[in-house]
Amino acid sequence: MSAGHGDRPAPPSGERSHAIESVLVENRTFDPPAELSAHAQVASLADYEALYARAARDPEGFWAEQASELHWATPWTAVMQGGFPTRATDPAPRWFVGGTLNASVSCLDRHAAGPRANKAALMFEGEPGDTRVLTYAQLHREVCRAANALTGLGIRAGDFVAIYMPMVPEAAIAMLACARIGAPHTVVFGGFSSEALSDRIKDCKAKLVITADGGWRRGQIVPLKANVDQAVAGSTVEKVLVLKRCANEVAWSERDVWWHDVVATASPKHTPAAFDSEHPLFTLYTSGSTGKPKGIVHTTGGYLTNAHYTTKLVFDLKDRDVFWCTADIGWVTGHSYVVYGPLAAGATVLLYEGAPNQPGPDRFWDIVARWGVTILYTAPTAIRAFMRWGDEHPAKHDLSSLRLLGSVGEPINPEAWMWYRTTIGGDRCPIVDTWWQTETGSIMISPLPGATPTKPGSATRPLPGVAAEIVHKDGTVCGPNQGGFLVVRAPWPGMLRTIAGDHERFVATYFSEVAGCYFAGDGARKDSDGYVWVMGRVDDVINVAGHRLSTMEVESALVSHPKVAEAAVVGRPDELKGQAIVAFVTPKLGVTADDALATELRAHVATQIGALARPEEIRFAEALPKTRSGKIMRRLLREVASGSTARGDTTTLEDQGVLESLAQSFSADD
Ligand code: 7RM
Repeated sequence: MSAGHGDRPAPPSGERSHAIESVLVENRTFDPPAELSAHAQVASLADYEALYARAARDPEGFWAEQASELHWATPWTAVMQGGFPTRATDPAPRWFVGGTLNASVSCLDRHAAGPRANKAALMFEGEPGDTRVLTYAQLHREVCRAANALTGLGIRAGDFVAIYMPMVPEAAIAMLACARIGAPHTVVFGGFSSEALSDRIKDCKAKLVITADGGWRRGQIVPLKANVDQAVAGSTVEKVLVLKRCANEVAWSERDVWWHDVVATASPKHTPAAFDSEHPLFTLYTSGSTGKPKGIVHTTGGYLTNAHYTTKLVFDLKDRDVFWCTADIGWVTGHSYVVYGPLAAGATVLLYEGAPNQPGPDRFWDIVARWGVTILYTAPTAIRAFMRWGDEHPAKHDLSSLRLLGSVGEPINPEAWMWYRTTIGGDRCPIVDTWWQTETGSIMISPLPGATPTKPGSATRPLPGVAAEIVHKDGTVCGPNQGGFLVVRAPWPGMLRTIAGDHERFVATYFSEVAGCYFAGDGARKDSDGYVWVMGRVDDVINVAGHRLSTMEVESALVSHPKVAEAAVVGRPDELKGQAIVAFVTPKLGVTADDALATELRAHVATQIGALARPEEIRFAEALPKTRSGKIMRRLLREVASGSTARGDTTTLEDQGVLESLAQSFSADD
């Protein structure tokens, strides 16, 4: 760091172009506030560096220390076994080998048995305005009831349970109840369609689905139960457990069971079994560069150690905090920072069911003020929407309870970062821009709020214990500001262990691109201060409003339509969503390519995957540009989709030039 400049006065605004302004903002640094550093767990850059060096010198000792903050039934005999796989049959590294634990005990029992028993664990607000608070003692009892009910429904350790729920306390209760009986869960985002749900249920062979009659979204009821009814037909599912949330009309069959009939009546006492540290905790599906989402498998001991460690460190968690991570539990961010991390750390978690602009664009700020939220963790796409909606909405509310802000899901452009800091954080709260992935399980690169001076748009430096580096294809480290692949050079406890049902794909996807490294799929550079600037994906994954989608997934959905001959999908920079989906479609002979067809195809994709995958734009083409070997030239299409003017205007960090060249060295696709 070229010595903390502290807060320099804002550059005078003038005729300067957006691009220049952006560079000036990127070069500013913001020191941690002294009051925060004074009580922080890591209180200076020197302390961070010492901790990083310590972890690098003795990773096993360092991670053992973090793991010992959980409740273990049997201690481990080896901290780590194995290393990154090199051959298709090599297993992933194993952590805390021989140790046994129950994740729900670390999240609940130990708090319910101590001074946090009557501390709020979950504070819930539904979209219609209904509220509920559950203390650790109460949440513990509810999870015990649910665990007993699941056992009563025939679920045993190792059976898969799909969860398709709105953001209500029962969603967290369902996850923790599964963890308690050793039944791995697979949470499917409520915005996914019944087809997408069905694929995931089939892939993991779920025995039970936990859902609700509906969930509230922008004043409407999302018909969750109806989607489940379609999805379970012809599947392995034996029972469907249904929470009454919206009291909407639902179809009922023999396999359906009401939550209030079996959970509310079950015993609140449950003696938990301990599971092997490597016992799977959950599988979460995420998009890769093929048409089929990957089931990312996480284990109990390693994942929970990592989630707990990062929650405490990155958010500098204190017992008085009210922690609000706005992610849905259907995404990994909801797993790690709504449920497992903060509850393992004994935090008070806020849970909000609905949309950020229901009933008005100030809903989030109203919630922050009424509940006294101290830590807010959200996504750049939401921040950009708030910016667009106008400063008058946050201005209506007292946001002085906030002490720390977080960002996750995609690169945050410096303008949005500055707005977040000033308008939401009152120029008082540090921002932690956290880089990580479904595969990494928890945060990997992030500032520590009491220690790391921040630069708008940079995720700054890797956390202690994380050997993240920017390298060339041959594994050599890139020089300052040289674009390269973002890799991790040593195992960490929370890393994924496999792709469900396809270990070969696991090894090929993550460990074959750069020898000896986990390759994340992102391009990045490090500046001369060693700060990481993530530039975006170099594979065929697009990031729409912080949600991962593969171009091939959307293409498969399009070509499944009877009027489509061929389709190619690319992302183009979008001011609000980061990237927007543009589809190039060749209709079948004799089909008229008109607006009606475009509308039909957009709706078709929403039915096949979910509204989040609906293309922003459909362009009809008689033929798609291809290489001589027949591969679609996506690079060309990306250029066409972005248009030459749009590129100059983009305020995202994505450096198209570097990304394109990385993408070429990544695959010979184009
Ligand atoms: C947590 C999550 C992972 C992809 C990842 C990146 C992008 C996430 C940041 C980011 C720049 C960040 N899991 N990404 N966080 N890019 N800065 N702080 O989002 O599996 O759904 O997505 O998201 O491309 O590879 S995820």
